[in-house]
Amino acid sequence: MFDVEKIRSQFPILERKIRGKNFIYFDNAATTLKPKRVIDRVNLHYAQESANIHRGVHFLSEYGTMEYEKTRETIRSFLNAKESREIIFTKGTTDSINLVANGYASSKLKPGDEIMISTMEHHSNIVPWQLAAEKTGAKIVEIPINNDGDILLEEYRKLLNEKTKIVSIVAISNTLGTINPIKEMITLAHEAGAEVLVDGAQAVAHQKIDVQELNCDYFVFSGHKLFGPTGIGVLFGKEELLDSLPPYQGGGDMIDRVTIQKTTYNELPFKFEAGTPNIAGGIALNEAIEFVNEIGLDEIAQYEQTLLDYATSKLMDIDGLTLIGTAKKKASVNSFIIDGVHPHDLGTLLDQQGIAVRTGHHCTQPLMDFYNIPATTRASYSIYNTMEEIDGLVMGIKKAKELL
Ligand code: C6P
Repeated sequence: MFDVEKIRSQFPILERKIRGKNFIYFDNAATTLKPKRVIDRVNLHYAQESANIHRGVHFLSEYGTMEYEKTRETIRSFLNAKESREIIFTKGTTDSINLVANGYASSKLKPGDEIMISTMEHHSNIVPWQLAAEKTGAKIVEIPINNDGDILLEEYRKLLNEKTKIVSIVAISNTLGTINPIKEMITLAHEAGAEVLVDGAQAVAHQKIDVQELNCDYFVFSGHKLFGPTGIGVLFGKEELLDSLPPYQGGGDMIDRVTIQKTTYNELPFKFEAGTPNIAGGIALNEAIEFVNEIGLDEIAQYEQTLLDYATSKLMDIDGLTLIGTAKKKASVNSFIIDGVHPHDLGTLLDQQGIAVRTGHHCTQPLMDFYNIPATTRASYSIYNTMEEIDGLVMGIKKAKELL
């Protein structure tokens, strides 16, 4: 039974006031709030367990290694990957995509090859591929969308060809909330001989992911959008593909044997994990995933859908408001513009009422160009949000409109 009050009570930050008002947090697509058990786990590590991992024989080093590796196994199970060595710890989604794009640039792409990304990608899933294209002479090909923010599947099918080497596609758009048909897109890409990276930054906290069922080649996400700490993220890759990529960064932990002239590399996953990692973040990510597992992703998705439906109908009643992103399948994001109101001014006035939303291009400038707008206001909902808070947002918008 989904109990929003019980969930709220686990987030200490929800008790605080912002500018003297009850805090209403609708910036969950930027980062989620952290439950107390995650915060406590970070504290416990630094207070009682501080040590480096993978390199000590002393008690705390071995204990830290065990806890960190426990998270890797939890992630394996969370994504239903075959092997825990297919789970690489990174700094986050951006770092994970750069790792793969860099590997493709140095070992897999040649002039004339094609990299496919969609109009709705986050800059993190555009710029690393542009850098790879510049280095290799490969070309970026855009998968088009329609006005609702749905991928044009038939166009996508036509664009795929023997030159397509990789399709890098967002599972859920951070700006539009569109839930993309990634399974179908992966099957089509594989039929054309291309590999697929799924940007799961917005997906992991909202829908069950099974990388074997999806048959994706890579899947990436950030811990901080899943109620976990910042600075820790994940790259899942099929073992044979990760094996075929060169190391991303050089340093400690990723080596087998080093001489002054030559190095042989460690096995997976350590080959891609140079240097001391975010140990506390990695350990605490386990708490975050257990927190999500205990609530259940199906219950989460169902509750968020209720929030989204309620918010969408309330927002559509506001005069002059246009929703940006009206795809048939949507996650809990409402982006909108209002006639005569600049999103930045609206965001500032909402902030004065204790309501946090994001305004701007949301790191999706090509998408803003597509809609021919400079920015939107974005409200993104999570498990601790309530209908009353949505009423508060709607009232806040109406009040702001009167002032502007
Ligand atoms: N989107 C947002 O407010 P990092 O910064 O590496 O944790 O995640 C980057 C990223 C990649 N892909 C998608 C779909 C994303 O939504 C994000 C982060 C935040 O929408 C911050 S810009």
